[in-house]
Amino acid sequence: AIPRSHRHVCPLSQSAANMAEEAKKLAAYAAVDNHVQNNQVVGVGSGSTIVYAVDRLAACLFVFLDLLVQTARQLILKHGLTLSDLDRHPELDVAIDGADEVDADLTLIKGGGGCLTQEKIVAGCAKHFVVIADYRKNSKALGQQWKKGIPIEVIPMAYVPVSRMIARRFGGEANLRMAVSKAGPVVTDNSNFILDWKFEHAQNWKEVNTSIKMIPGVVETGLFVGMAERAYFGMEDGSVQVQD
Ligand code: ABF
Repeated sequence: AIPRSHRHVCPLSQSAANMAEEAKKLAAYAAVDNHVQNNQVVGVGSGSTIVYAVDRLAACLFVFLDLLVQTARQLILKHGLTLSDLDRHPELDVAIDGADEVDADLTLIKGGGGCLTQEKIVAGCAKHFVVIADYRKNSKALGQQWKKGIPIEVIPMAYVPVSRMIARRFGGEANLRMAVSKAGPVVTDNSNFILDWKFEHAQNWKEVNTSIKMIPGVVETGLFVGMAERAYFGMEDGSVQVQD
């Protein structure tokens, strides 16, 4: 159950942006309070929502953290928490992370920030994987909320053939993600490129994920199928919605 103290209502005068930030915080605090215990090894990912989870962890001063993603690493250090890695802690008690979209089956699109491979590794090493997000990420079916497509990390030399194969086999188009400056492609933490696959219709995501991963040159997909056991959504009215 969500602690009563997390059920406060946002003032009506708040802007939509502030409302979303408050919703992220509500979700993050609820996840930490309900899933993290003293001296556990906790994996965290990247994004803006996870910042609130790290804040909550720091306030409680009771966990060791284990993560790979650079932005989260800096946060951990800033908060004076113990930083570890998968060499020392290959099994995590819990992983907490944001998402770009969460459907009714807890299938996720992740990787809008480009960190999908490391985030999937961390989630896969955790006994429990919990998602935190604001109300805008809550979706009945993938693609209804997140319009940028499913990120797919690829070995740079393979991005053209992989893009063509995905379009031919599954429809839609898979475009190389460019840096905001347009100076060149986005390069991931693993020195790879990202294709954003704009699919045309709902599919069997488990099968699609497996099939795409079999294409030579694909490193990982931003489809997280059957990994999350619970999602916490901070809502516009100040409540927290839990989805199992
Ligand atoms: C990470 O951060 C990514 O997988 C996802 O793309 C993004 C979500 O960002 P935010 O928390 O800012 O919405 O979790």
